[in-house]
Amino acid sequence: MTLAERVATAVDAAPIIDLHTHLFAPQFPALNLWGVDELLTYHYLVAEALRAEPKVTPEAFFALDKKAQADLVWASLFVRRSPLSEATAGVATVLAAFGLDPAAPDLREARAFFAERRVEDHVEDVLRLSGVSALAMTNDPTDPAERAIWESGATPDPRFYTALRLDRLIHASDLASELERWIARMRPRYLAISVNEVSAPPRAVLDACREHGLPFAMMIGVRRAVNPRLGVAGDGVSTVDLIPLERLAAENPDVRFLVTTLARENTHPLCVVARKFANVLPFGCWWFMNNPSLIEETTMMRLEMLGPTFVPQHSDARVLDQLIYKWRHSRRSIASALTRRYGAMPVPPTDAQIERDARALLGGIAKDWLGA
Ligand code: RAT
Ligand code: ZN
Repeated sequence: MTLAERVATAVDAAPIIDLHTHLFAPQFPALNLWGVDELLTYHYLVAEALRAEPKVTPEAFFALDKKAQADLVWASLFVRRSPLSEATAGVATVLAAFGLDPAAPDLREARAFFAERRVEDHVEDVLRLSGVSALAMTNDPTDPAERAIWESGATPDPRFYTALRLDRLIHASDLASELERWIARMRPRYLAISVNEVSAPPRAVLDACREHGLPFAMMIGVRRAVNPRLGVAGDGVSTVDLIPLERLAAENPDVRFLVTTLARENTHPLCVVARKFANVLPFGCWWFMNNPSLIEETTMMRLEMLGPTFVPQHSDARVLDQLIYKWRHSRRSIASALTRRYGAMPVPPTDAQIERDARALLGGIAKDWLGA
């Protein structure tokens, strides 16, 4: 076997802990999204379809029901054009993985396939096909639908870790007690927030992290609603000053920070911050960075600057089936970056070394940080 084949084999076999998704355990039935109509109405594809069809206004698109939206996206991005973008290529990968035709003229066959699946079997099959052993949800108790499920006493499948999202909860008037309440109820693996600029979080957040030994995840560089007509598809990006992150890490050496940045230009400064502060863990290629070429470039950079002490990827999946493509595609990019770095070593690595590194990068480091 060539070095590239040995690395690909190890990366494919390594169990994944997916540090950030928007998926829900089957115990949250109304929130657990799967199937072809959900895949095609993913907001990444909505943005692409509305760009390709300028005559369809966002208002007209969102007035359609989900099936009609999915039909429109299919016709626009898969029938009249080739699925060359990463989000469209991903749908093609998923359909092919289930033996469905990614070049079908319509969605009839795919809809019939998903209609016959039992959700319990589907969850098992998707986790197996994607090689994911555990994944973190995004849990927001300010969302009325989610809150109602928690209050009804549901406990999620243990492979679905909870992560308490603070984007909205952070504005609670009694934040400290809201945090205590939801940490007790959800038992999260970490607290998380997405931000435009970095600033110190409220004291109550850092206190809760210290008290419960939980990492604080910061997802940095999103500019919400730059085109509000597109709904969740309307967010943008900006490059961000990371000096406040250095300060935060320096002033709170007893808090661990999971950090991902949205702008490509922030990848390098984040590596430098992480070299200075062992309590900062760069993770994933977030959203607009979740493209094969950028994952390979980012993983190379992180390997060169940090060695195997980071988490190369998370899926950000919103639809269960997306785990299959997000991880198949990411594994290829990660394997390719690793192969290039091994190729720079004067003595080729053994299979045991490759396996050790692949297991650490795909799941081991996340597991240590989440105390799993
Ligand atoms: O990648 C996405 O789906 C985005 O819409 C966001 O959810 C982002 O990942 C986030 O967690 O805020
Ligand atoms: Zn996300």
